[in-house]
Amino acid sequence: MKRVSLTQHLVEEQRLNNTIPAELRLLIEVVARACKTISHAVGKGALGEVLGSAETENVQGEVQKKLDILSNEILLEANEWGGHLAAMASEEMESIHPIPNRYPMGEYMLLFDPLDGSSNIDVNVSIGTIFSVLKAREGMTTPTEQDFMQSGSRQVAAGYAVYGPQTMLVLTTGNGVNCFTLDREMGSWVLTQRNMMIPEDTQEFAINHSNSRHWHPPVTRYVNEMMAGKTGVLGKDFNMRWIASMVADVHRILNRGGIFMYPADAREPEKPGKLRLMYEANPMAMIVEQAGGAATDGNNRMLDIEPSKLHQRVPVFLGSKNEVERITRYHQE
Ligand code: AHM
Ligand code: MG
Repeated sequence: MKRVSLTQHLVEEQRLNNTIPAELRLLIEVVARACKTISHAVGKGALGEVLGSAETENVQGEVQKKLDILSNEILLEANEWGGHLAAMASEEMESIHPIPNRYPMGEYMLLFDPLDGSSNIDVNVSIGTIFSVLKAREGMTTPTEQDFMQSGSRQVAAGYAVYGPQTMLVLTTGNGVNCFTLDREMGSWVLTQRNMMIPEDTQEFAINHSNSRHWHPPVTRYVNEMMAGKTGVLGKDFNMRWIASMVADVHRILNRGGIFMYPADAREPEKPGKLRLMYEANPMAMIVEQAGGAATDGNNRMLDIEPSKLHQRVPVFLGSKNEVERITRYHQE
């Protein structure tokens, strides 16, 4: 089999479709390199003394793990000096991180969740990095949080790395979804799946069922229908999976279909759901749509939502198209 590296893929993609100018290619390669470093740290675990809590809290009031902080630093350092970025933002930082004055400023803005699935870090279950790339508005000199307030449909690239039995990078630049596997011996990303497509129908769903007593009626109705299986109105049996790492759940869905849900519920109305729009829901929504799936917040297409805050939360329904359309319809009925 002829091996296609990430760089070769990006260069060829630019030649064919003109979607990856040199600066964007540099950005993607730098992020991919940072993910390699994170993968290495994750793989060392206790041997690298990276497990456990850092005993600090992030802006969302969540206790940070040592690996959350380390991964954030790795991404910041890797992306500062290349001249491709104007600013960065992260789940682990309260405010945006403009590129320091000593470096040239580029036209892209990078958002990331450096290590998603924090509750799985210390138990050797798959975790990942999620990232989203926006373009700075023309003439921007000093980036502010306001410059990041763009809908997901304006992302020019999105991706995630999953640190599992294999380390993989899943990437879209708006022209389909491709997957690269890290060759650990060679230290290179090799294209292993082209044009990933999510089946439109599915018999698998992912939701944290322990929250069911707080759910709103459309979610309760939908999950009950799936649980009723063959004897219910849907007329088929469903299987349930919940890894508690969005990257790993989405990766399964990209490969064999399914619906992933993290709904808003009755608990904290001002904080709808758990996941964050800008660096979790939007990049995943772009990937899922590019693979033929759908993503909504229950009512609206995820990528059409106009953000108002960097760390805003959003209900998430994504995956196989027909099921996402069904739960969205239930919200509207
Ligand atoms: P994190 O960014 O703090 O890791 O939280 C996001 C994660 C998702 O990866 C996952 O889908 C969800 O939280 C799991 O939530 P729960 O703990 O309710 O199962
Ligand atoms: Mg996260």
